Amino acid sequence: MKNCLPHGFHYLPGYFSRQQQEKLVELVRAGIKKAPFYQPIMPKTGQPTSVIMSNFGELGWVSEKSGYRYDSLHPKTAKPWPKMPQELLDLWRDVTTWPQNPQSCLINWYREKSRLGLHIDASEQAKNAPIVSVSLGDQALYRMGGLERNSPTGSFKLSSGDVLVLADTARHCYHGVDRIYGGTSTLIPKGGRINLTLRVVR
Ligand code: MD3
Ligand code: FE
Repeated sequence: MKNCLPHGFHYLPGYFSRQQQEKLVELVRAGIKKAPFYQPIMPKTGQPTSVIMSNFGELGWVSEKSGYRYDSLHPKTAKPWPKMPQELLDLWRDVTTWPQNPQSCLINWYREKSRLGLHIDASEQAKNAPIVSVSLGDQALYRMGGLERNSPTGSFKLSSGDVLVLADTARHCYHGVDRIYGGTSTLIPKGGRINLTLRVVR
């Protein structure tokens, strides 16, 4: 089967060294002390997601029974999100040419049984700004599709320290996480995979 990646899809394997990855996990640990992981609810089904989430930055992506939104406050503590770490702003400047900084870093924590169904990211007003993703911890089987739900898809593994840049067409394509390979990394003491997703919201 022909399997072209969309225009604007950039894969940077091993972007972060082990030492840099450890620093990022430390920043996440500090962040979740102030803004604990919570279990989002999917609005359509009312079911909790298998991925737990928190955010850095002035705006956080939240999902509750009432719908998805960007919010300056944590849905459980009603406090502002921890500020965006400089390390992530440095990453953004290194891998994009977008003039604005990201206002949001979604922190997704996957355990071995966690999945993320095929979807497009459409909650942002800044529809053409790139999205940057950082993988930490266990490997994941990542699925990339096209502009339509029924477009052909291809899968590949993401490993700790890998970075993805989704610009142009890729920004608007379906994607998801089919499985986590438990025990493939020693980075996160409790195990699993942490994904950081940097976004310009508006
Ligand atoms: C491709 N997260 O939070 S990150 C999400 O690994 C999300 O946690 C996945 O999809 C994760 O919305 C994938 C990589 C990613 C992020 C956004 C994309 C890939 C994308 C937007 C368009 C196309
Ligand atoms: Fe997404």
